[in-house]
Amino acid sequence: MKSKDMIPTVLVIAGSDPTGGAGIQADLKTLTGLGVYGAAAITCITVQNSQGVSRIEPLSAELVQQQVEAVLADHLVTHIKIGMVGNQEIAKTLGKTVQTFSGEIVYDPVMAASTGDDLTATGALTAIQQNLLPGITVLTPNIPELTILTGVNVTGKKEIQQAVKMLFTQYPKLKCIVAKGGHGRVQDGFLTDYCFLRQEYKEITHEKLDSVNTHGTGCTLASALCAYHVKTKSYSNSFTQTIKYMQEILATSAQYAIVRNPTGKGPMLHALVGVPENQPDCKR
Ligand code: PXL
Repeated sequence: MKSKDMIPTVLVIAGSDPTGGAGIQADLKTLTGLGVYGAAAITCITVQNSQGVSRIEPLSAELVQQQVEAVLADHLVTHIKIGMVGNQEIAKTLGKTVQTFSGEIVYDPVMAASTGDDLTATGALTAIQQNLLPGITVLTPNIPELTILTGVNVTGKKEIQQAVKMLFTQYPKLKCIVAKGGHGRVQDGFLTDYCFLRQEYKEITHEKLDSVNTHGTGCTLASALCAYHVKTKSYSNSFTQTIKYMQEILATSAQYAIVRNPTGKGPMLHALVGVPENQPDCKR
């Protein structure tokens, strides 16, 4: 089958969250909700709920690699989205894949769960920096992740710009960095997200919505960015649409009780937002 006659696939490589709010489950729900085909290679099984993460079981690097190769051999994978990597062996193996893949690779550098639990094994960070980041085209860090990745103590816009500049210099394949301002300064109830391209820059200031259902926002945002890029081929447009989507899904989900503990961070309700406005045009 010729590529032009095939549906594009986004291959997600990430960890499993049994509550379905974050990780691979959130990625697939987001892609599906936005009308894009999602495949999934699992890096680790986590045991968690809104009370915390009680266990992380990384799969063997070989098993991760076999899942990735099975999908790449069969589908027209135009975008890879990477989330929780798990350990240094997996990071090194994925490093080889990202070096040879010619499409877009969006990496959400997941370091911690929304409960604050650590999701990155000791030693993985160096392997991520040395093996994975050199192949990535799009990075979606939050402020603490920008600090960890660059060593710059990021507190505001000036340090965000400094950290982004360092990353663009260090990693020539990087085209786009979406710096999420969720952990940053809130002014009169508003916060700012940033999208840096090499020659272009955009920031969007929006209301910080009040909700307990914020589990999986990072995964959802990176997957939405991927889905919109499949459709628009523009990161600047995808960024704008993604922020709009996030505001809508956060506001919609805020109204519902999803987990038993009233103060536990519940997931978002992906099924209530999105819905594809256009059908893919490659029929058999
Ligand atoms: O949102 C970060 C994240 C990514 N991947 C998995 C997770 C989480 C947060 O809990 O569980 C598997």
